[in-house]
Amino acid sequence: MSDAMVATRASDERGTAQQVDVAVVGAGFAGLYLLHRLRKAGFSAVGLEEAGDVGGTWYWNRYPGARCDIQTIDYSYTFDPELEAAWTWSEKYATQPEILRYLGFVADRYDLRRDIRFKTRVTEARWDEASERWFITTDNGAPVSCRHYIMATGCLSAPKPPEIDGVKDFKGEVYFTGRWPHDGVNLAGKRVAVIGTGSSAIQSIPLIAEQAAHLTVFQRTPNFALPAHNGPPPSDRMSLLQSDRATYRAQARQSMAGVPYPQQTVVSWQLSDAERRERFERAWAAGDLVHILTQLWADQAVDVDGNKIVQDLIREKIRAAVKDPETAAALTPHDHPFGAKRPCLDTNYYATYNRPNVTLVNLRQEPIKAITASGISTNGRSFALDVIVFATGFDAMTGAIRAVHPITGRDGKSLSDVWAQGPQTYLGLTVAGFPNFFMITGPGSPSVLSNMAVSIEQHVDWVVDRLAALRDAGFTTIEPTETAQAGWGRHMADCSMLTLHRLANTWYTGANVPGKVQGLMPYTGGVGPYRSICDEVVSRGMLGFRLTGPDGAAQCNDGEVVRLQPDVRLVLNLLATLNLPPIESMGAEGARAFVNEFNKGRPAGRPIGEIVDGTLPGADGPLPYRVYKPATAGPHPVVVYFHGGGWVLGDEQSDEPFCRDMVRRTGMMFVSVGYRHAPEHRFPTAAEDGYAATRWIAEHAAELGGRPGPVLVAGWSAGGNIAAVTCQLARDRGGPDIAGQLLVCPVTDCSFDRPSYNDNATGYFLTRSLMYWFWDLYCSPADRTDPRVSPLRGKVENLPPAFVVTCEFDPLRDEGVAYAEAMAAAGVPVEQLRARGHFHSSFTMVDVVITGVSGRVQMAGALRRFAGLPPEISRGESNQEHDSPGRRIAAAAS
Ligand code: N01
Repeated sequence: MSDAMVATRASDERGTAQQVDVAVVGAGFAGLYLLHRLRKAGFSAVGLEEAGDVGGTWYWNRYPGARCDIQTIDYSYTFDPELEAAWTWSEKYATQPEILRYLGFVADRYDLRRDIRFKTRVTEARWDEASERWFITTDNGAPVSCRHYIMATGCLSAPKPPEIDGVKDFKGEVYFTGRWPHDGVNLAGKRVAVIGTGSSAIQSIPLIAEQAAHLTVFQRTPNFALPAHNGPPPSDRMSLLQSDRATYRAQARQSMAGVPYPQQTVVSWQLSDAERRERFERAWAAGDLVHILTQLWADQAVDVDGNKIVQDLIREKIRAAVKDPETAAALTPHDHPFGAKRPCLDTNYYATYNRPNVTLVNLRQEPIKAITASGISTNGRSFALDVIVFATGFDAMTGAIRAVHPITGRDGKSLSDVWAQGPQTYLGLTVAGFPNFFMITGPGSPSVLSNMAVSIEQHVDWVVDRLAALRDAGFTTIEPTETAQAGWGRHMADCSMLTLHRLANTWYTGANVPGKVQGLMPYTGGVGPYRSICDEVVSRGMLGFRLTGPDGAAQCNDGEVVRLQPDVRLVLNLLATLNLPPIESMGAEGARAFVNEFNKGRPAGRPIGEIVDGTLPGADGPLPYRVYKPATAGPHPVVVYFHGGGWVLGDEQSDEPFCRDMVRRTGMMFVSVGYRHAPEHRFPTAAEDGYAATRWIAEHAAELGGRPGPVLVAGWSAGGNIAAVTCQLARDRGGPDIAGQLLVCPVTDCSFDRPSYNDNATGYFLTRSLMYWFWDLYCSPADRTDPRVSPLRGKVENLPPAFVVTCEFDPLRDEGVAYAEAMAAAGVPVEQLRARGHFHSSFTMVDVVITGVSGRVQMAGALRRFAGLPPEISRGESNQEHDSPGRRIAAAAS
């Protein structure tokens, strides 16, 4: 189109278009609250809604049994205490009609319908650069010209089309749960098929079975379902809410899932079987998804072993509920961790299969061949039917957004093209190249992994507050930068490693829609952390956004909002709130007492084969050691380990979680050495103790239960320094033979002027000033260039192969890299792991920094290679019971 034509078209549109500040698409939970907030903030707004009334998902999903499955007291607006007081829910899980009534009540109370154009579908949206406005065309009435365009279209509002051949040939009735007729459907006496066993099916199947002459359920993948135990709102939750509503709501906003439950700290293996069963039975009886997904044990959602325990307990329940063992087996999920696919809440779901008029067809064994005029045929049977119900789900998260096509942003780019390889967003709220465009609970936000009511309010508040601030500052456009968006993508990917969602093929990942690009779409870092990130973007001057206004006014504070790994961020934030005095201010004794106390509150680590304490003869007297042995039959290769603590703190037990974890991952024996500490024993005591201990351990490997022959050395921080020094001394003093060295964030040099010392001087637990203190206590300035404390200054030729780990946010990062590079330049085989987003303690905080797992997997692989073992630990070595889908998931997750 020529420029002149564009200009003519634009002016035509301006002439006929409805002019508003903001257009909002959708009149569900999000759209209604947006209209209310926008109006209060003084913006003119129009709501565009395809449906005939308000309600969003609750307008369309009218199938039998449709209810919410977050307790309704939590699944409500909280922005107005008077609204909360004015409405009382009748049930723990309200039905679809009641929720729809509630949304109608809200629309009336705030007089919202007057700004909504119903039965109006948005067909196209186009950014006009010259006027800095969006032009929106609809299938009903005037187009809209608006400064800001907000999609509040919901995450589950574009039903999947039937993907099975022959639907058009079927002579009976066809229904979709997501587009259920308003007048209901009479299923009495009919032969009904339900295709799908997701939440919609699991809610509707028991009620359909009660009406139909016969119900045949076509199941592709079984799901975990839990009894809802519906009834009145439970008194315990009600009294929590009523006793202090403001605190209850505030806690919900800061929680991980948007419902106020405490964070569990006890991990599964710290509990006995009886304790785990007791917790599980309590959760089962509670009939609450958030409870059972978060309250059993801390590792249930992040660790395959912790998760498998829950899976097995639920499988027992399914076997107990379903009489026919074959049907029970078919209904039992084995292909995904519990919670990785959206679990369901049910009322009599499993028991429904005991009814004589219900048949389950396992599509994994007999796939559907076609839908015919009279029913459904599988590759084994034909089912004559009167009604087919598709409960086959949605093109989730992106479907409703992409249904408006095209959404054309800057430079004529369409959102569909920009998202061709999957959704790219900043905060799940905005997209680079699409100024003044927002999504409520879009891909990249916690959305469907949270209580939607809480997430919607947070998004709406954030967006409307930003629009008001923008207006007040005189800016007219807001758009995220590519840097910020790419950074968010990385942070999303980092978060996805925290939970097990990535291990299931689900609508969370797009796997349910043929041809859809796959990747985890919701943000898995949690509601509270996400909220704090959105707030941080604002407090750091709209970090990652470009704002522009008249006369060339512009502001762009570019950057990535989260560069730390998500769990590292949480740990550092938590430490910051503790407001601890600097360790170096405590004195050596005080610091040791503090570290001991700190370590007491930390789980020691998973069980391993055996732990044996002993002493070895050092140069000036006995040195304690602790042996960590694998559970498998030895003898195993021996790793001599040196703990961290700046040559001042710690002991042979203080890195116990790390040692246990590495023993499990390597199948090797670790001997952790209690070398002597400064200031009582200054340089070179720690180095000489380390070397002497290594020599003794190598000579006594067999007595210790290890494999005779070359040993390996490993160490973290100052322990990494001792390990590195030991390798140099062993080379120069005629042994022992060392097959490899693992140096984790090692101290390698006495220089403090490398960039990492300044970049990470404070804020990452190990500070520059703490390092100064360690050096001062251990080593006089005159001695510091001695290779026994600064191995980088020594000869680095002919050393054992090395695996060197450095962390981005560690003062010691650059000296670790320098040592690795110096060794490599000298011909030593060196592998490096430069851990992005990690801090000095990331890899030793085993059960806290989950994102450290992949690094420890690499470390273990390196140690095994150095020892001449295959890099992967075999099943026999790790005591894994049997091959099963669960085990295969475990292998994928580790
Ligand atoms: O959809 P789903 P849903 N041939 O995608 C199967 C929310 N929700 O509408 O797993 C045969 O979960 C598919 O099989 P598979 C809630 O978040 C909430 O039930 O892909 N089968 C699956 O079994 C929920 O998670 C409530 O192998 C096919 C089913 O259809 C989300 O909405 C109530 C198929 C689809 O399950 C979606 O739930 C309802 C095919 N071609 C929904 N295609 C509340 O309680 C798909 N399937 C608040």
